[in-house]
Amino acid sequence: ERDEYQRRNFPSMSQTDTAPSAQPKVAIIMGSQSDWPTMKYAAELLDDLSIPYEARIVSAHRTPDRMRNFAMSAREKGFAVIIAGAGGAAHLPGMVAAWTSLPVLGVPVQSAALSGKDSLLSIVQMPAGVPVGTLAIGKAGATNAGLMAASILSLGEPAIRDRLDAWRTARTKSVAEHPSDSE
Ligand code: RP5
Repeated sequence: ERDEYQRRNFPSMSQTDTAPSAQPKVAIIMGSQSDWPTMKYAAELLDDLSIPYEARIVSAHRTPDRMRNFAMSAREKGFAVIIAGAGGAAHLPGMVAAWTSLPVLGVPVQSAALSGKDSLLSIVQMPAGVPVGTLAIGKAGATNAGLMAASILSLGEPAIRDRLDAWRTARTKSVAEHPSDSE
């Protein structure tokens, strides 16, 4: 329970710290601690599918060397997918994609000034040649980034494909035929 608390509340604490046997293939990076309340939804989705990940704070403008080192070594470390969330002038996903050819999934974090439209446009408008797979603003984007990462991994891992399919089937079954007053 304590491990779970630490993992959910301190993104610098990776899941590998609590489960050393699993080398994560998914990295969840974010520009700031303030992005974690959004990015944790990607983490929760991966938890639901029993997919290990490592969560880190990597700021493009405040820790540019950390960002470069992370991105340049990500493939060699065994990561297969990078989920990168940032808000405002959200250059983190694009800069990471500049340093690695791993798939980068960008999550625009909702900003105070422009409600995340700034984040979205910063991430989605990559010039041709350096792609970032951009998701929706906020919680939906983070959740779908987790699902997209699972989908990418499922191409080579039948066990993940089975869990992803089961997750989707459960969602389908949870939809009632008729509306109810009880909610
Ligand atoms: C970006 O600036 C982060 O991704 C965050 O969304 C935003 C604000 O950062 P803080 O001022 O909360 O650290 O770098």
